[in-house]
Amino acid sequence: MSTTRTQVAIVGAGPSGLLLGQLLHKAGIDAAIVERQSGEYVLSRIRAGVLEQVTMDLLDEAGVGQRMHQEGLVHSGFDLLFKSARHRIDMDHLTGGKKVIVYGQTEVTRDLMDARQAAGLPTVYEAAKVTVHDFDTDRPRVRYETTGPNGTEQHEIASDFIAGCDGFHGICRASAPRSAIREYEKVYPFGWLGVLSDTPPVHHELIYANSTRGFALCSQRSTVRSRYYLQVPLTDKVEQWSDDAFWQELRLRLDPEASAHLVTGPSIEKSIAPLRSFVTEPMRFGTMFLAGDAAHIVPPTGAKGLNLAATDVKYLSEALIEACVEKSHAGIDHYS
Ligand code: RFL
Repeated sequence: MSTTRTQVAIVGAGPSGLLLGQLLHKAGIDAAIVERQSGEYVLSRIRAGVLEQVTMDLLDEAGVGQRMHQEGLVHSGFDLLFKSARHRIDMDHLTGGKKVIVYGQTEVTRDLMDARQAAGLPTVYEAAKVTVHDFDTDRPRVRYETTGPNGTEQHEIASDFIAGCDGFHGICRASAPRSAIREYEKVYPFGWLGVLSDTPPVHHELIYANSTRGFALCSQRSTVRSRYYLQVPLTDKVEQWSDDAFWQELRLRLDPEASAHLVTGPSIEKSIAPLRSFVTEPMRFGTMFLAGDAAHIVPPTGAKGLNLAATDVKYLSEALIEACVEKSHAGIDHYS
């Protein structure tokens, strides 16, 4: 078994893990990331697209905000639609100047990956059988396997801290003792059918639509790529929804003006996500910390998940920097 040593071993190279790695690197702290999927697979996941101010600020602080500012679409409000009338919520005015930016999670991930590669920082992709050990001590370890020319190779990372950034289905939360963890969950009785299409968005900002036929959301990724969602029964299968059926149903849930302006085209991605809210506490188990979807998930309807993950990373990075540099545990003691 090969053993390496680092200050923070990060499990998961999604946005939480990569952003944490970048912020720690900026502070001169050594971190290694272990990810079970390939980099291409991570980049192929179509997910969040609306970044709130906290996420924008953090990406700037991490030194990876340049492309986001060049290519992202700044929105200062959104529309709520009910009873066929649209009502604009002027976020900019109501919050004293805060905005959101439409910039895909894939792009955020790519920017963070590029920055990590440019700095020569280690990320192990396609790591198998990742396990966490001894996080009840001050010498926690992460073990994993890779496949090399001579077959399976075993590795161990010895660290001061483990950051569990491995998403809802990860192993970090699952490795915490059951008696030390409390979980709160609500599973919603409907699904969220999403379509991505290379068509111009129906409106320059987002429309959240309440309709007697079910909820709908008109979102976007760019001026030429749209993301639309429909609330559907959990029993629906994605194969049941042809592109035509999707567009027809979406039109019926919008107001006449939006319905008339809707530009349709072939879907480039179509999926049904079950909707669930889940929170776990605490987010610390000895020297292991959870961040992002590993600790909590919200339905994508609110466009909040990535922004909550970024907020975790903000506090966790500050706490770990304080612990590693100033040898003060005040931040990590308050993180959870
Ligand atoms: P991720 O993105 O799930 O990344 C976790 C990473 O950990 C890896 N992993 C492991 N690695 C090593 N060993 C193991 N045993 C491992 N197990 C797992 C995984 O392969 C993965 O690479 O969690 P992270 O980094 O915390 O990021 C959270 C966000 O991805 C998530 O909150 C958002 O995507 C949620 N979300 C949205 N959030 C928004 O803020 N705005 C949106 O508009 C929005 N839309 C969405 C969404 C999520 C969706 N999903 C998941 C259904 C739309 C959708 C459709």
